[in-house]
Amino acid sequence: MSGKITLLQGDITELKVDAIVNAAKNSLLGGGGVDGAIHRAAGPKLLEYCRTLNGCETGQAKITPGFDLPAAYVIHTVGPIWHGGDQGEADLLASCYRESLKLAAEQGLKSVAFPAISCGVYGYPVQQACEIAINATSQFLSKDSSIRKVIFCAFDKPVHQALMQALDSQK
Ligand code: AR6
Repeated sequence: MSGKITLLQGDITELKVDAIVNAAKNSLLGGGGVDGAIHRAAGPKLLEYCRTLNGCETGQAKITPGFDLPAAYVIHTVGPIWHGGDQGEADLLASCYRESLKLAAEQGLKSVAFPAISCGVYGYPVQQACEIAINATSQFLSKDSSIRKVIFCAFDKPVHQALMQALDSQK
C-alpha cells in the first residue's frame, strides 16, 4: 500500500488536493506553525466555521471546507504533546492519522496531504513520529481502497529525511 504514499517538501497550504490535514489544538481556534499557515491561507471564514465545532479531542479529527485554500477540505486533527513517551503518545498519534483518513474516506475524498503532526511545538521526536505516520497510514490503506493518494508534506529537510527513512523501512 506504500505505492499510494508520496513524500514532498514544501508548504502544505499550496497543495491542490481533496483535503489537507491541520495539526490543530483542542480548541480548533488556530495557533502557530502549520495551523497558523492554514488559517491565514484559508481566510477568516475558516475560524468562523471552526467556532461551531466545539473543539476536538486529542487523537480525533473534524472536517471543514477549505475556503480560500486550493484544497477543497481541511481535516483538523489534534496530535499529542510529547511528555516522554509513556503517556499514550504513540497510540494517540497513530489515531490522528487513522481518524483523519477515516473521515476522508467517509466523505469520498481521494487525495489527502498530511503535515508532520506533533513534530513542531508539540515536541514529538521526529523519527519516531514519522514511523508512526507511515505505519498507521499504510495499515489504513491496506484495508481501504477508496483513497488513492496520500502525500506527506514536510516543511523542512530533517522531517523529509525522516519520512524517507520510515517509508524505505516499510518496503
Ligand atoms: N506546511 C507544511 N508543514 C508545516 C508548515 C506548512 N506551511 N508550517 C509548519 N509545518 P506544528 P504540532 C510543519 O508546530 O507540533 C499550533 O500552534 C512544522 O515544521 O505546526 O502538532 C497548533 O495550534 C512541523 O514539522 O504542529 C497547536 O497548538 C509540523 O508542521 C500546536 O501548534 C508540525 O508543527 C500543534 O503542534
